Amino acid sequence: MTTEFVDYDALIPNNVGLADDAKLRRALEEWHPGYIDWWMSMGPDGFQMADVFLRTAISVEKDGWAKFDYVKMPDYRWGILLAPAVEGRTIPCGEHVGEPAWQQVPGEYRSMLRRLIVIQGDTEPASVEQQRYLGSVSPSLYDMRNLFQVNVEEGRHLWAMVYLLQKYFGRDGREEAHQLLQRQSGSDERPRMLGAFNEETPDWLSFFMFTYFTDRDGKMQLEALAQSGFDPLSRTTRFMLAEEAHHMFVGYTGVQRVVQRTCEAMNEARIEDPYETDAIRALGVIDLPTIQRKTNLHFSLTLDLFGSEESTNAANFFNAGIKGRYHEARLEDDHRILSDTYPVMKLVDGVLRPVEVPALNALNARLRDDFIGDCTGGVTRWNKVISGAGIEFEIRLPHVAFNRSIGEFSEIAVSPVGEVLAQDAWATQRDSWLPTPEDRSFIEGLMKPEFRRGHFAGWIAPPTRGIQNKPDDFLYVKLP
Ligand code: BYC
Ligand code: FE
Ligand code: FE
Repeated sequence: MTTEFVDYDALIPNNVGLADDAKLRRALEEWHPGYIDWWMSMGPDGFQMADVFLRTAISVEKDGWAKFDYVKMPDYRWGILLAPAVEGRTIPCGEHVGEPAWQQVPGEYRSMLRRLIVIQGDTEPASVEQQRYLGSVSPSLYDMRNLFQVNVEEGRHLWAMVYLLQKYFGRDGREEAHQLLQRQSGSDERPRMLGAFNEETPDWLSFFMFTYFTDRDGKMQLEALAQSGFDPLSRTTRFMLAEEAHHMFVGYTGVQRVVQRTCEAMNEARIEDPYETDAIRALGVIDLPTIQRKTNLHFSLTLDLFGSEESTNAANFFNAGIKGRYHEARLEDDHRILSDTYPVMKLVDGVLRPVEVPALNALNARLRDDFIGDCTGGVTRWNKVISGAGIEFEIRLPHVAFNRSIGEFSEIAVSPVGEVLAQDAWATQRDSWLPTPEDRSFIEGLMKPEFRRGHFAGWIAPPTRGIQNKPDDFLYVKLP
């Protein structure tokens, strides 16, 4: 039984009727200590005893779903929350379109569904692991709080997937839930499942780029899963999306504040040329071409997360009705797309150009295109900051074929503007397109903690407004 009422006093706050489901409660309570062990050993390093001004989800209503208060992270109330049921909901796509949504796992799609849930679940703790050392070099208490907010919510997203596994997949679901705590980002023996989640997030600019681009892949994939005909998955992911918006806000405003500080420092020093790298770096700010290289890296790594452009897996997910398209319900077609085509960028006779392919096979490419569209708004606003400061420079998203490891372009070398290159031409120019070891050590040199209330490191501008409209000098984290 699921209700809109959230039992917040239970050990595991929930609106899934856990109090009345002894078997599930036992399974989750058995998993809980392992989760806390994982959080303590792989979660934010060094700040587990700090009091952090955190948002906790306490309801699934549109207004007032969260409360804000000081919490020690290990005491965070990781809850299991489903968005309200939509009465009479039907399967939105594929061969069962229009049939009532499933409340139980359809047997024929069991392994497919489990795999999607496990992959989704695997990314959540991976990101916490990737970000675990950033707290100690936070540029402010405001930023530290945002980092930890993102981290605890990614922890909750893991809970969300573990709930589905344990409630609906019996013994193998419990085994998968266990494995989610065993794999580790960057591990040689037991890495996380998807490429980008084994990369490092070594500095705060990477963190902002990750939350802008990679959390946005999270948004797109969650939107596609929110269309699932398996209703519990749909309701779980719909509620996760409410939290996701803040993660992307952290990334968008984070990069913007870095850009802003760089432009201010250039103006103060009367430096007009954004390529005067040494002079700009001497000001203690990150030069714009380095920000472009970071953009190139994180954007291309994130594009790999959409899988191959043409995918029979994706076609099967859609046909089965377990993963839809972005905004499936708003699309005006038959939601089966058996005879439609979709243009996919391909290498044809040495040039990159769109080719029409069966739409059903092109769903990964399509979701990736939707993602790229969703990325552009923030980039445009970053550029407004630069042009507003009178500096001639534009941050651009690189071509889809640039620096790819998955799919159509994984074997070819392509420049950020989309020219196909010989390997040696790529090798000579690589360092102007992707972060270099020097970029990395320069940025690392800037990563000094700034823990005084109301203060910010010199390479980043303060936010325009506080969390919950708190004043500039609000104590977002009380260090022990
Ligand atoms: N790395 O048919 P293909 C988030 C594998 S992020 C490694 O092209 P498919 C978050 C693929 O598994 C959102 N392997 O791809 C963000 C397949 O293996 P099998 C996470 C990869 O299956 C920030 C083979 O290659 N959620 O939430 O159509 C912080 C052929 O694959 C990769 C999801 O991804 C890769 N990049 O699509 C925190 C949603 N790409 O089956 C959290 C669930 C592909 O041959 N997942 N492979 O062994 C999916 O929908 C799909 O699994 C994918 C791949 C879109 C990822
Ligand atoms: Fe997440
Ligand atoms: Fe996220």
